[in-house]
Amino acid sequence: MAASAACGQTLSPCISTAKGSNMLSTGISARHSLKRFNFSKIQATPLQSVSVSNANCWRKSNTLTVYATVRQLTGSITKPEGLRFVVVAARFNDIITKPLVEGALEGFRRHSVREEDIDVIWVPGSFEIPLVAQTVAKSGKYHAVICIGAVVRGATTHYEAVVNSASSGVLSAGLNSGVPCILGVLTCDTMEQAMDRAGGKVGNKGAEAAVTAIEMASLFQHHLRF
Ligand code: INI
Repeated sequence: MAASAACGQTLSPCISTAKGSNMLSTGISARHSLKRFNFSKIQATPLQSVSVSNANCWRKSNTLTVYATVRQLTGSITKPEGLRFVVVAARFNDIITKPLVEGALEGFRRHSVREEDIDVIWVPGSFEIPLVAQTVAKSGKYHAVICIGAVVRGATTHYEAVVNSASSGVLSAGLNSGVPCILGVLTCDTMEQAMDRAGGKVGNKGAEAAVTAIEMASLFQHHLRF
């Protein structure tokens, strides 16, 4: 996920000037009303544009109509206090999964998650991830689970089986537990592609998974407790 891709960009025009009374029509009222949306770092200007300066921006388009009475909820990646995380990682292809886990830990560190709020659990392969993910998710100890693995097509004949089991299993773990379970399982045709995504030229998917986990944990902790 390229959550930070649009950071610092200006989305303009972002405030609709439509005539409905519940819609924002000036930059000044937009600034006032945006506070209600928890978009703490979104600033409206009198020119009716919105500058998005953090990694939480979720939409990049020419128009973003903001309705004054609609609450828009998003998780924060800047306030991880009180949130606990667990990484469930596969040892299979650990030349890939170790740097992914390191990327995840570095991602947590950069977003001020304390080391003592993170556990790492190793399992044999990606196929084993879902059961462990669901078990820890249901334990009530964690606000999000990151699942890390590397399935490489060239290395196995049961690639499809492992990929499908891992991805649908991680989804089920989240749905069954109500705790965000983040899919950080690489599915690649070659080891080279996997390495590119484990700290190589395409970045580190483990680090991206950590940021996703923080946002989802925050969303659930602060907005979705019904
Ligand atoms: N597990 C992986 O995580 N990645 C793979 O590429 C892989 N291959 O190639 O087979 C793999 N297989 C092991 C599998 O995840 C289980 O551990 C095994 O089937 C035992 O249940």
